[in-house]
Amino acid sequence: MTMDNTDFPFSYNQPEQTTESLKKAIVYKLIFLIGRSPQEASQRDWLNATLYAVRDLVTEGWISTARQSRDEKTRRVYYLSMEYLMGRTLSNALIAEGVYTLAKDALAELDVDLEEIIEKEVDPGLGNGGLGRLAACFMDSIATLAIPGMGYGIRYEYGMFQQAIEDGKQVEKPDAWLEKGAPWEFMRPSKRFNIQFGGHIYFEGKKCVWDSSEEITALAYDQMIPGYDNDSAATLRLWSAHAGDSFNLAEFNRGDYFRAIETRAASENVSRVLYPDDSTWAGRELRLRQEYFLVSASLQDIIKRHKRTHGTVKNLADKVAIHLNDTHPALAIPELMYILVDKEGYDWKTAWDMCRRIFSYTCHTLMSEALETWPVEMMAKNLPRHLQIIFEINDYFLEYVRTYVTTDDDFIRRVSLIEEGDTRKVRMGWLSVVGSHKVNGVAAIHSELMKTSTFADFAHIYPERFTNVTNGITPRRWIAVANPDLSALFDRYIGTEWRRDLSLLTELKAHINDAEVQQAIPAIKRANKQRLADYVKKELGIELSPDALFDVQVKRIHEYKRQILNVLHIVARYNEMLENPEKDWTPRVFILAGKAASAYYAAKQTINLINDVAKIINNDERLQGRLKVVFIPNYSVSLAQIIIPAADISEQISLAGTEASGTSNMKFALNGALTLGTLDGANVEILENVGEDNIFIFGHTVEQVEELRRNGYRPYDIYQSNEQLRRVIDQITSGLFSPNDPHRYQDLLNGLCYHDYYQSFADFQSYVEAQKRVDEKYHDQKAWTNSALQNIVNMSFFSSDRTIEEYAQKIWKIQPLKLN
Ligand code: 26V
Repeated sequence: MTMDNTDFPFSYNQPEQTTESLKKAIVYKLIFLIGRSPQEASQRDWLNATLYAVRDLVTEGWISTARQSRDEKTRRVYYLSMEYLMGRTLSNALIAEGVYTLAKDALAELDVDLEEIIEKEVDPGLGNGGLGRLAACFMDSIATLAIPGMGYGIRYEYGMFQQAIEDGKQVEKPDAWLEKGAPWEFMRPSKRFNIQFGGHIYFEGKKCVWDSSEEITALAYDQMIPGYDNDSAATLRLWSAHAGDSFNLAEFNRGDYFRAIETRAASENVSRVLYPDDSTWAGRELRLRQEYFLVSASLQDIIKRHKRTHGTVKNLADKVAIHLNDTHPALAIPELMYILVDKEGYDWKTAWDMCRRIFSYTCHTLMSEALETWPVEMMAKNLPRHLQIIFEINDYFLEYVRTYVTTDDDFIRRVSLIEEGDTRKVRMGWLSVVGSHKVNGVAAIHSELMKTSTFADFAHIYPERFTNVTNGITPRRWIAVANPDLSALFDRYIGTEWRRDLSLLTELKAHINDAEVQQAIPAIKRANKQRLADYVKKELGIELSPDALFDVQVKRIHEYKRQILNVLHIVARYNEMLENPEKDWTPRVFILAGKAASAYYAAKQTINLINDVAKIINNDERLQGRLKVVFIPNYSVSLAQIIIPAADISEQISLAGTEASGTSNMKFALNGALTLGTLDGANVEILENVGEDNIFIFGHTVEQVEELRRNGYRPYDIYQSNEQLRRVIDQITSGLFSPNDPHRYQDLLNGLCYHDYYQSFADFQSYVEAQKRVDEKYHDQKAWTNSALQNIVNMSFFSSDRTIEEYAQKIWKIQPLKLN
């Protein structure tokens, strides 16, 4: 890496690293940055010293990439997301920089174990689940492909709550992740913007003026996202709220010192905590303020950067693409109108045309409960000018619809950005579609369903606007970091470039029948299972055999994801095993993990039931250890890295039509697990890629689900006619698994027997049969290994590099940088 410092009288080029130089760098950081001697240093001190040393290796490339993109005046993309689940930094950065072994050796000479300190790093939970982790995979691919662009988000002081299990129940604990220090970030004291709230608007002639009543400062913290082996890095800029510098002067002057300090603290609430509820939509004012905080800070920054490079905003739409990760940052649309019209003096039509060339939007869910709408009144109170702009956008849009599409009042009412009713609401999904030039779903089936359900009217108005970009995952974190043994196997057969180009996996196809590969695949899996078993033993005291089949479902707990269907089958299997104890049962371990939103009663009940069932089964000696159930607390990115490579079966059992894509399904398959899944989300595309002999598909299709709903679905009839299911339900009802509180699951069971909105009963029989097919296949270890291999070698399509290339070409119109 060379840094071109032609206009500066000093040039700094990092020398090639050796064990010795890295050792020196780490000790230097320890002493001079952390202030500890090697003799006194704790594991955390060593970790931080190593992080600082490795951060230095990334920095030059980061600065020079930013500079190159500025010099070349390239078109750039800005990714706006309320959530990022980046995972731990150290091992990923060591691999990206190609110094993992060097660092391991350097630390060993200092008597420090690299793997041990890696485990000490905090895993920032700045997201809920799939959407946040996808944003992290995207940043990794943006960095690796050298796409000129940047991510913007919020630096929440408290991330996703820590989940503890007490007496079988979920307990939430605050996640004060910053308390341990955040050595990877760069604070940017000079990058600060005022964020306005409240007040009123008035007109000066034609010009609208927003006289706000509150100001908060947004302060930038930058994180480098290292590209894989390309001497380049992308930026993730997270905003933190700080009390404004001047707003409390009046109070100070009045001598009201304490009040002034109090209001300072309150205004910083805006970046205090991540909303940990990804299921239901509650119109909470703080959340609205968070969304605006992200949007306003990011847009001010984007405009400032653009002006610095181009000296004008006239060419903004030629040079800038802004992507909305779901509707959460949709206020960016009226915010850009506010900037262009009120600040820059553009006329409405010009500004609106620019907006629509700039924005694009990804929809991540079809659940109507998760679609954001904001009460007009709340928006009027906090963002009066933006509300007014939204009304204007609506008038403009509805005029277009009336002129070119239809005058049907019902249609107009449906597509209006304002939902009428007792409380009028702004529909953020509609705003996002109207303000973007492209709207995409996250898997083929989901993108189709968007056009026929949620956004059907809009697909009629703007058919060319809707498209699909199937999700992907980064092979760096999900193979290179999480599965070093499998990585080594790949390296031996196809070289190391698969980390950058996952299509090279197809070259492994020629070696599938090599004796060494045939033997290595189960051996690697077994070692990964042992690693997980060790973790479970250490954390939960439960003994697991790596010879058992590991059947895994890890994801947020949601009714639509149907963890309950998994439990029903576990109990049915328990019954069968007790009835036929002499049968040659494949030993099974059922592993579940995931967090429930704190107010989501049914999800919390599900966790309780899993733990109650586990307790009875794990202690039933008649099973001779051939059935185990484990709920692993506090699921996170770092736990996923241990759990996923250890799975034989990947449970992807959502009701068809409900899981937009899923991304863990891809991680599992790439790590050689076989999917047991419904025809939902990206499972459909996984089936297409791996072939039907290498996946276990069960359950109703979207069409069958809809037909059942139309014809009046009666779960109680299934309960009555299916003896096996009836027995399971009756056992739970009788308190078999909760003897001290026999009625504990009454509500859950009533919900299933009389409503079962997600049709678990309807798919039960099919699921049980699919599980039988799993047993049979596992008996034939050779066939199993072959299927595992077919999964691995056919996963190229699911690299997030492919996904980001598609976004760059189809949506953002952005070329990668040709790195100097
Ligand atoms: C909704 C809300 C509502 C307001 C409060 C905070 C909050 C946070 C998240 C959400 C929506 C979650 C949407 C989501 O995570 N969707 C998942 O996106 C994945 C990536 O595209 C996809 O693989 C999953 O199928 C989809 O459920």
